[in-house]
Amino acid sequence: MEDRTYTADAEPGDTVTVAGWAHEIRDLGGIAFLIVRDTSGKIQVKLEKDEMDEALVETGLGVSRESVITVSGDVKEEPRAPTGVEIVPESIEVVAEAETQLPLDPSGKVDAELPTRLDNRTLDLRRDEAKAIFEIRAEVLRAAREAFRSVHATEINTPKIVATGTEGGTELFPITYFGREAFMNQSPQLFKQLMVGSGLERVFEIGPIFRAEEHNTPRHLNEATSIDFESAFFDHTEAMDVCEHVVRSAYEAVAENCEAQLETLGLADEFEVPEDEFPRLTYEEAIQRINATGELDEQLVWGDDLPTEGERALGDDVGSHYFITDWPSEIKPFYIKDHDDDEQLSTGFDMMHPRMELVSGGQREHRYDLLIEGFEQQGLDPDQFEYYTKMFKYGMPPHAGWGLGGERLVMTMLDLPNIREAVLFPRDRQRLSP
Ligand code: ATP
Ligand code: AMO
Repeated sequence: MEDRTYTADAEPGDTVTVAGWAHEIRDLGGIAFLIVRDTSGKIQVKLEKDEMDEALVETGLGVSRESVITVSGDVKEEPRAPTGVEIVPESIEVVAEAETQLPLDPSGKVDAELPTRLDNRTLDLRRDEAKAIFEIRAEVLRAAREAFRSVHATEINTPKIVATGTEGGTELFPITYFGREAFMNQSPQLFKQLMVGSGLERVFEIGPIFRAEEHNTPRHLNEATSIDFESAFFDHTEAMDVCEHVVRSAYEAVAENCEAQLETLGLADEFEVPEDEFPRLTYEEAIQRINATGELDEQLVWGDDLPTEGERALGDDVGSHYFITDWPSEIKPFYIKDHDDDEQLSTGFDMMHPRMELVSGGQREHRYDLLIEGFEQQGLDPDQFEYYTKMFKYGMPPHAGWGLGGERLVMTMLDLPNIREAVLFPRDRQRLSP
């Protein structure tokens, strides 16, 4: 359709062919309006019953809502039209007719429940609000790539079918791989680490992770998009600096390039780019502050994981993105390095939005013997990870990195009530198709 004009580009005086969907038909008696919608916006097509060719008016009036149509004609200035212009049609062609019973109303006049919307994403994304979320998501990923580029990280793609898990044994999806047991990967963790010892040194990946989370919550998915970073010769503080840079860059890009989408979502006035440095609290400070809020029934003690209500109480208290550093070694994974002067204390960190955790990361254990010890302490058989551990015998530099949940970033940025709003086709306990 090379001679197609986007509705937003139709200027008075032009003769155009627009292609799109019949958004609405308003029949006022002597005059009727057909609103055509395409990805750029909408335009009014005027149908004057007594003035225009009868067959043309009949075609225009007979179009069912959401049918695909093309309209050719002259563009005229018309102050009463929603966009100030309208098309006086020469021809209207119905390209693909839509059934009159639609599973949801793309004009948004009738609200649909989330499951109905997810079952009918094609129609759902004809709505400006749903479309805006995914345009912003694309901008977030574009900006993240750009931010990684600015720190000279190379984009990599690692396998999603793997022989071993890394992020705890219970959350793996098993699959059959030519008669052998295999799993869907929970994290590119081990592969990205292998690449810091390669000639690439600093890498990032944006790709799917698979977690057999048992619980159905508004912030967990069984297939999520992980934004991962790893760099040779970085410690955990330098990794945190890059994390902050990537997250801030994503906010800046959305503020700069997605004004219309923010407007559509009603966020134009309240959207804020985090200006200040993200505060860095130690785990010890974090549990003290949570305890001081009095929000928990039981006081937290050293070694406890932070419960969701605790995270929320602390988030309210801090009121911005922040890091929690210096976690107890025992509650961080085997690949996280301990502090040199205190082996109870890890270099692991989390980056939090006031509503939830967005990132985990840390400096990694790069010394072969200590790495093997870590596997054993966590009850993992190092022999199964030989493909990984053996590279630590051939010159593995000190390194650090992190993983950021892409959907959680979008969800918190846009204050979406449910993480499923930020994925086209979410996978959860109930949902395997579409
Ligand atoms: P006109 O002579 O300007 O075409 P009209 O008053 O004879 O208009 P009606 O059929 O009575 O036409 O119009 C119904 C309603 O539609 C009126 O409220 C009118 O203001 C509005 N209207 C008419 N033409 C347009 C247009 N091109 N765009 C938007 N609204 C219009
Ligand atoms: P972690 O397991 O904390 O760390 O995951 C990192 C981030 O990924 C997101 N995330 C999820 N988002 C939605 N649904 C899920 N089920 C889900 N699971 C995780 C979260 C979380 O903060 N290998 C480490 C990272 C590292 O150290 O580099 C890891 O995977 O936003």
